[in-house]
Amino acid sequence: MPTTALLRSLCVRSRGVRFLAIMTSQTAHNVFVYGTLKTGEPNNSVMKDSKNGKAILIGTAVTVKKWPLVIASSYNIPYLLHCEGKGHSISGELYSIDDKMLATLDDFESHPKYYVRSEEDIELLTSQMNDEKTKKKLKAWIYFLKDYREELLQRPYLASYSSKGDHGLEYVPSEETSCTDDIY
Ligand code: PCA
Repeated sequence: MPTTALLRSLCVRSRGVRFLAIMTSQTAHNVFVYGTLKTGEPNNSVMKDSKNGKAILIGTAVTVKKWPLVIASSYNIPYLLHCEGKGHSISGELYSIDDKMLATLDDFESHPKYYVRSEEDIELLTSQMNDEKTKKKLKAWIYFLKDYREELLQRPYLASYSSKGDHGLEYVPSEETSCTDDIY
């Protein structure tokens, strides 16, 4: 969903007019991240690297619907399974990103071959924008696993992911996307 107005007000406040000119020249997209892309998690550097495009953290958010969030594969990858109503409302972060970052994330998550990006309702909990007019309920892109083995639904469901959480299944970074081979 385009959020150019949202970006505009944020950019003026946080980065100045020059940055605003760059950002508003293209479409902005909302993306909700729940796994390794979150702040403090192993792949957050992808969001932060300006070579990948631009990403502005809007705030913390939760999914409106319940979804099963599990950890699986020998690389301990977090997966949000596209099975509406099972599991929990999921905690994550909302970012406003540009076209280039969206293309980067699609490539990183191997959308649509592996994760599939789907637009869903999310609720913003805390906003960096400190703006009364910021909408609390929004649509945002989320990367789901849609084509998964039924056994994945037998795993414990998380409400909030952290690689170093109590589950003891710390994420194993991989060099290449071959990390996904063993879950189908
Ligand atoms: N990265 C994406 C999907 C799962 C993952 O580890 C995310 O953080 O939302």
